[in-house]
Amino acid sequence: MKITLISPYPDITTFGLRTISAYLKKHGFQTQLLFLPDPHGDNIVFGKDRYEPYTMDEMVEICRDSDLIGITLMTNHYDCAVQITKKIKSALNTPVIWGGIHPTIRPEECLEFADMVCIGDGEEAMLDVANAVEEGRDCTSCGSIWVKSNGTISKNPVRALDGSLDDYPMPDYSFSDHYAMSDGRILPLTYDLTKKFLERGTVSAYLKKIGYQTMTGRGCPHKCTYCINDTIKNLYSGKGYLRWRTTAHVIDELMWVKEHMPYVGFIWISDDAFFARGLKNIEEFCKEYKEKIALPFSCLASPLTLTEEKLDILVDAGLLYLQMGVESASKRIQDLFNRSTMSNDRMMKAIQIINKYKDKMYPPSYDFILDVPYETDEDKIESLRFISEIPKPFRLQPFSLVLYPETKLYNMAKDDGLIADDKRDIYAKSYTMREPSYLNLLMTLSKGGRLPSAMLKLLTAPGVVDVLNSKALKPMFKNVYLGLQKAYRLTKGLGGRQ
Ligand code: B12
Ligand code: SF4
Repeated sequence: MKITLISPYPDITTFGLRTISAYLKKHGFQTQLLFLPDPHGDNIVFGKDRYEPYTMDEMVEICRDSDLIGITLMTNHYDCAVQITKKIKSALNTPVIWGGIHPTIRPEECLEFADMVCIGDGEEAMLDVANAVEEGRDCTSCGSIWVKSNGTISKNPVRALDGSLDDYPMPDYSFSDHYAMSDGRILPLTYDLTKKFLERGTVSAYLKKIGYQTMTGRGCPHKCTYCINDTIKNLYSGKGYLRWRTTAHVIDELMWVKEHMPYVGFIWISDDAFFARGLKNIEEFCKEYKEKIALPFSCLASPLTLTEEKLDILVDAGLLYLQMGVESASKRIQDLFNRSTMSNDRMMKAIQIINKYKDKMYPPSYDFILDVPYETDEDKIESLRFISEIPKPFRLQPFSLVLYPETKLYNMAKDDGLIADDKRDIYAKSYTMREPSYLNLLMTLSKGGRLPSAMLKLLTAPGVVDVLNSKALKPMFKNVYLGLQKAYRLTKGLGGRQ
């Protein structure tokens, strides 16, 4: 019994799919992994095929002897999954199952193409499906799985999250039966090609070291209205959603990485809420980490759970880079985002704590969300004035809001008639597609953290904004913005729309 697992994600980490692969192998199944990074990257093109025909032909050859094919997808990769599935269905008679965040929130839509979808966590569910396919049973009794047959859909409830994350082996980095698309061709994903892919990771490029991305837990205690986490938490009625792997389990994985991937120069911890671990737990983790791993690492923080005690221990253990969501400094938008507990005072306090470690860490990144439909210019100006108060050095990551389906904010905007076409306005929207305007231009100019605070204060002063952000000058700033964007993309060797 052979199972092929396919990922269209932009990098080749795909923690969830690799964990499923390792779990299936642990239970005696043969797996192969196929990474098909969306060739359009952030330049999403609406309703068009993403892959070249010859790439699809090569994919079919690799899948030919498979008994089951699984595909992972986020919302932006919907077109990729559709193209891959259509091609497989036209050439092979193999059942196809979709899993990941998009099938979890929109299972019915996904069943227009896939035979089955997995809702939520997939290790146990996929094992059940693999057993059923091997034994020639149908999958209608597999927990968390929805199956389409003869035009009807059987819907199984989601399994409870009552197991331990330590039950799952480390992600599958076996380098055998792994393939990846590179320049349109599907090649064996060797040790060296893996290295090349990891070099391209965003944080790897910033830190100029090759990062190994992992997750030490799943879930997040917060409930931001633009984020899918709240919806997923409700799927499980809130039970068991925030979970951690034990220190020993994480350290075992990282020791393997140190031994088998010696080029790895830092560990990129991608947990949504690493700082939500308790102080004692962080102390225990850092002690082991320092002793056995001793590589620099990065993680994400939230202003609510970051404390000086935690940060101090983490920096001592090698924390080199931190990313924190500020999102907006307008009280009105913080309320809209359900982040009113993360007030400006609270956020500035967290930023000041981080700034104390400026000599030991890379400049931190603060995320902001732009292009929010309910936001006024005054709200945007509040964020810019807040930025002018942030102590240097820092970087900004301004993201254009994508109203991912089934989030609270999506439902609100949909009810208010602000989303005309989900596929065009959401599936095909990238967070890099910021609206060209004077105020967004100031955000872009602030990205590197080098714009003098006094200058930003001046450019957001009432009289100045009234003129520069006036209707009459809007077309001019639109052109300046687009020109700068084009120049940036040319210098970076990137084509297409941003
Ligand atoms: C790491 C990460 C990334 C990595 C890439 C993924 C990777 N390297 O693995 C990077 C940084 C590249 C990335 C990029 C993006 N990401 Co991202 N990312 C994440 C993050 C933080 C963790 C993903 C992860 O590994 N989770 C842990 C594993 C265990 O969970 P999982 O992947 O969901 O897999 C489980 C189940 O879903 C299921 N499953 C998954 N696949 C399959 C397949 C089969 C066959 C089956 C049966 C089951 C199954 O089983 C798995 C194991 O239990 C999540 C947030 C989160 N907490 O999940 C966001 C998240 C997935 N990302 C998101 C988004 C929006 C993006 C971007 C599109 C935009 C952005 N702002 O970042 C970009 C993509 C840009 C592009 N050019 O395409 C959203 C997706 C929302 C949506 N509706 O699609 C999330 C949920 C963040 C959020 N809270 O909103 N991301
Ligand atoms: S803190 Fe981040 S991961 Fe957690 S709910 Fe908010 S946006 Fe989502």
